[in-house]
Amino acid sequence: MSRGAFILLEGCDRTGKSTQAQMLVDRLTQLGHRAILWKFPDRTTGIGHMINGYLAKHQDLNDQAIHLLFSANRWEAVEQLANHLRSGTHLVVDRYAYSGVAFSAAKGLDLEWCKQPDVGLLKPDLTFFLDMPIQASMQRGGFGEERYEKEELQTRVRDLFLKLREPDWKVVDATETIDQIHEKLTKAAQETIQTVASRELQYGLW
Ligand code: NYM
Ligand code: MG
Repeated sequence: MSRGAFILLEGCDRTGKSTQAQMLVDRLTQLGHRAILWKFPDRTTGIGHMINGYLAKHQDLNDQAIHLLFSANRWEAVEQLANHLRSGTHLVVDRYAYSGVAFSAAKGLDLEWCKQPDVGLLKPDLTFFLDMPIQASMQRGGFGEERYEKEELQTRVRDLFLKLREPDWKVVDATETIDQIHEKLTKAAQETIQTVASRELQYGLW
């Protein structure tokens, strides 16, 4: 049986990741695949509730502690993710460990320290980085309500994403129209689905 593909969307806040992730799941489903959306942070778990409290500014935590909670929120999902992929279901994942490192390092934590807790996680098969100037994303609705949604921090986050970028990432111009971006993502996702079908799951982030 062919395994599912792990497709990741990364980027700063308000770059359209969630919209595109949902559209990609819907499209793959229409095309006859089994595909599900997975969002990090997953705010529905016990750890996720703590993360949500922190992001909504209801609770303060030091930078190291919240960093480890974000990572734990991925580790608590890893068996479920692997089971979906093994059973042939594609995962469209909205943020992952790259967000984890970029946001924490943007606050001043050491980059190498930030990478350590996610070492050994499942590796994405395809990563899209939705990129646009921070000034443009700041003008999109809903910005500024949660922690981290500030221009200066987002600018540092973007620089860190670019530093973390792996050679096989697909950098997507997030200022293009929703449909243009969707077509690009769909095409690349279909190619990856084919190439990974008979491959073993990839552990060993980074
Ligand atoms: N975020 C997300 C982190 O700081 N570390 C992480 O590991 C992850 C997955 O949470 N501003 C930050 C980035 C976002 C915030 O994410 C909430 P979203 O996708 O807006 O719900
Ligand atoms: Mg957000």
